[in-house]
Amino acid sequence: MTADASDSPADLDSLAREWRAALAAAGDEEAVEEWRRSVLGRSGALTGVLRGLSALPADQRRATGQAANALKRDLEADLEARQEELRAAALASQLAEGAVDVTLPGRRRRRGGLHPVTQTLQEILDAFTRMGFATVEGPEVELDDYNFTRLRIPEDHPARDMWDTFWLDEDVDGEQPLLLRTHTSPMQIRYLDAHEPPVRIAVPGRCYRYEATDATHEWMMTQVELLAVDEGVSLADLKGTLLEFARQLFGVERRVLLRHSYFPFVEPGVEVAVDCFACPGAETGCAVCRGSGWLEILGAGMVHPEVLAASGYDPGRYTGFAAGMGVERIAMLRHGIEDIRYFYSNDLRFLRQFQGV
Ligand code: YSA
Repeated sequence: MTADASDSPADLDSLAREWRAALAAAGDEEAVEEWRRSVLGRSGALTGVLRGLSALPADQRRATGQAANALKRDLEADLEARQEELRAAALASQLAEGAVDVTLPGRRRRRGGLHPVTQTLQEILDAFTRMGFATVEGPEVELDDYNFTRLRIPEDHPARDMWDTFWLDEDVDGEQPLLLRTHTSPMQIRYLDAHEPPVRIAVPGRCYRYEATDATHEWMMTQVELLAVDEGVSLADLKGTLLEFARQLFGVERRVLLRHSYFPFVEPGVEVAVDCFACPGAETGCAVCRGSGWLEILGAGMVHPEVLAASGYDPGRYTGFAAGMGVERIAMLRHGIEDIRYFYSNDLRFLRQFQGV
């Protein structure tokens, strides 16, 4: 495609044929742009012809000039037409690609479902709502004070070992250590500090423990805290509430055990266990009950008078009960799931079994 001003109008005709063929062969936007640069661009072949006109003898200048200018106009029009052609072809192919074949069978959309732990949590909260407890939530990143100290577990107290803790590097005002709450009990303090009696709340939420996992222990789990404070609240109220809850969740047939336990923030302390579903009795090799025949689902007790007093309640006038239950354990018992680790291993074959339950 070389050309210069000494080309005669006849030479230009033959070059024009070459250029038009090249334009017609340019199959996409990029090739067309390349053609424009090489023919009509600042250093393009035809531009070179026009630039060199002044060097021609006067008798050739006029005819070559007219022919070259006319050719430039024509080629510009050809260029525009080719660009339009390519745009239309691209649009047509896009439309063809996106065309819907209405005769094809429809693709079934898979319905999602609530996670089994969420389903169980909702059932637990429904049961407590029916018994008059309001649902409130609290932070997962907690202060040492609320998670431990105000619950009568001071620094260096051996009871802290019951709750292996994820500590955070950040601190607040350079003083108070922050942690991932190990239980929902800190919400007892937050709520008591901010409210007057009577109190009747259920607090659902995630808790974290730095401990090895096994069939009944996860490093992240869900608890529901229960707190009732008023004049005249007794251990009988706690027992009645927990037994009613167990009846609603597990039915009247299921055996439920209430036994003594220890937590620094209650006096007395109890725990509740439900009979093992995974072995017929107390089988020594059972990973669910470890041969005890029972799976513990919650800790509870009468709120310690010192806990009440520290929040400004008169312990001579007010008493209360509290409980903290493991939602995953309750879901295991309800559905006969033998390993807690299934819940968060993201295996859809496991999770889909709970759709529509
Ligand atoms: C006790 C007295 C009260 O007045 C109020 C609450 C409590 C419970 C106390 N805050 C607590 O966390 N006790 S606990 O360590 O025994 O946990 C309570 C329940 O959470 C357990 O019974 C169990 O069901 C569940 N749980 C505990 N650690 C777990 C777990 N579930 C799964 N994985 C773990 N690692």
